[in-house]
Amino acid sequence: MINSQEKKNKDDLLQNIQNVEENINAKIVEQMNNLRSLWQLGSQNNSSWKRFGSKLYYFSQTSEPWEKAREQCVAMGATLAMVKTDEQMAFLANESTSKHWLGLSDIGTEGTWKWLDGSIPDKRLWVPGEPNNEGEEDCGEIHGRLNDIPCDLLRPWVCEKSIAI
Ligand SMILES: [Ca+2]
Ligand SMILES: [Ca+2]
Repeated sequence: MINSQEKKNKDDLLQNIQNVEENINAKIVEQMNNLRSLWQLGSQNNSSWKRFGSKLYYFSQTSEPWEKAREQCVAMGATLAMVKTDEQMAFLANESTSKHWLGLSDIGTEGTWKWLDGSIPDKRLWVPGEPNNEGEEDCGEIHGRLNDIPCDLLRPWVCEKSIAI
């Protein structure tokens, strides 16, 4: 009688252990899947958007004329990048291994350069001697610092968007 009760207790205990093991295994699989999703999301973000300060920057892999590049940024819920500080300029110059379009033009009035938000670029941010409008240059690129070039040239571009908090 005692033996059979002991056996039943032992069987119940084994069953409990097995249930706990199965629960743990299920939780581990669930957490591994969560980690995999987070890692995939993280690597996607890292490959396309780079954070600097309160902004995210996207460096395109393809080249377009300025207007098309501007539209591409808008389509991503962003804008062609605007450089307001020396720190932003240093970051973008370092990250953009080739010349990239920025959200800068004098399309509205020849010689009056504006960022897409209507603000005037800091004079110190231009490459010395630029903007020179040599052969009608109305769009701005980053080439170490700011330079004006014809808007129909093909360039990769930089989009920016503010980090949503
Ligand atoms: Ca011009
Ligand atoms: Ca120029």
